[in-house]
Amino acid sequence: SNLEFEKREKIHSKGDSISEEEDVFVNGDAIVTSDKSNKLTFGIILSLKDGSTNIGPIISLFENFRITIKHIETRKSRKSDAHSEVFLLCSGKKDGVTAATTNIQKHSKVSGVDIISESSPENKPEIWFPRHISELDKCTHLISKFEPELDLDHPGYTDKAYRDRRQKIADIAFDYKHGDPIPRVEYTQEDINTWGHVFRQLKKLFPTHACKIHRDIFQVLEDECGYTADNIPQLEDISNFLKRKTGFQLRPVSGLLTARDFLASLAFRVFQCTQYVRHGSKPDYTPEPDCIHELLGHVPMLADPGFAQFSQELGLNSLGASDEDIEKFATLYWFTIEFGLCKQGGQIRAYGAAVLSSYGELLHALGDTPERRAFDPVKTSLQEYTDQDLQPIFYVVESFEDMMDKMRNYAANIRRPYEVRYDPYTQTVQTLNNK
Ligand code: HBI
Ligand code: NLE
Ligand code: FE
Repeated sequence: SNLEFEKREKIHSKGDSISEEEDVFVNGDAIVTSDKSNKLTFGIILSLKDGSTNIGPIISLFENFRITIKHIETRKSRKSDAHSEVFLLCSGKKDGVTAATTNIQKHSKVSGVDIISESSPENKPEIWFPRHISELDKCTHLISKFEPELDLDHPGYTDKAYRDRRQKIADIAFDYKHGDPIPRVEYTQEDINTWGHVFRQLKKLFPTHACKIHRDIFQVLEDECGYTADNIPQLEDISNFLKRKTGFQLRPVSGLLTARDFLASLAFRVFQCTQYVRHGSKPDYTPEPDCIHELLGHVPMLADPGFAQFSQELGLNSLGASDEDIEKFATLYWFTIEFGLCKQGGQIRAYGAAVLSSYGELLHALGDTPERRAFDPVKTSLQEYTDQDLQPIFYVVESFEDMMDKMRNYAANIRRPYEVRYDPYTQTVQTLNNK
């Protein structure tokens, strides 16, 4: 289930390790966790004077005040009176914290103590989120799921060459920074064959199964962007195409991100896009996103101005939202952008990317087996779903205008501490206080 999905998540820490970048400590999603007891969770930065490399005795001072250290990092200091800085993520009772910090301040090797954040049940700090498009470089928390290296059921698990290829492509995403061109991938013949098989199969179904937006833009992609059965388009080229159409751009990602990070990028009209190709042994359905899914499913829809707007608004609504609301927005994303069906000329058509990129799912979705219900955000946002297999339930929208109206109405009723606005000139999110 979806809950299990969140619980099993494991944060990859690549790129988050000790470095001299000034923002290392600020990306404190761990800092917002609050304990159920009366303990505070807080981050603390100790500035240490020249040559104090032995931090053990200083750290042990915390233990005297019954403060638990959950995480520790060190870096060189940029301050003139300090040599290095130690970041500690701690947990302890309020009086203990006060006592410990005054005590540590007096230590001869400590030149400064900053408490940078604290939380408690009654003092919930605001949840960090990116304010500028470049801060998406910090929204890279992966969940390890469907990975060929780790998942015994993955069709690529026993295929070493495939896993090596995926690792290389994953490294592109790990190294990527906002503003970089997306490095091109030289796909193998095997990858191209897989793409070709899916491309041909789906092309046969699109005229009768895909919504009008998808059909129209797919034609443009064939005419102008090298969408053919024997060519896998490069993300950089498609990103440039999308920029011209709707201002959306692609950013390479190595796999599934947390729902929070994934949705946040949409607020900036950035779509996190995988670059590897699914394993050739199961071309007609895969539970994981791959570039076939992104290119055949998402890209045509993101090139439509109305759909781009819908996607961005979902992203904006997710910024700073509570974990419960993130879960609901992720579910709404699932039943619209991934698996949505719509009515068109008295018929039901697919507009969801995961339906449009899977021959198996597309036949299934419009066939007799699944249940189809009317889209209603309050109910749909609570619907459980499987991400391992064909969907038993789909939600149908009357029209895209109706979907947009319903979604705006839903979002307007969510409690949040501020309004968010996107300024496209500066690619910045601005907040207006509601209090
Ligand atoms: N990450 N790369 C990637 N692609 C997705 O489609 C995706 C994701 N993370 C989360 C996620 N989808 C779902 O939770 C959505 O419902 C938000
Ligand atoms: N099941 C889809 C496909 O096979 O193309 C991918 C789903 C990604 C969420
Ligand atoms: Fe997708």
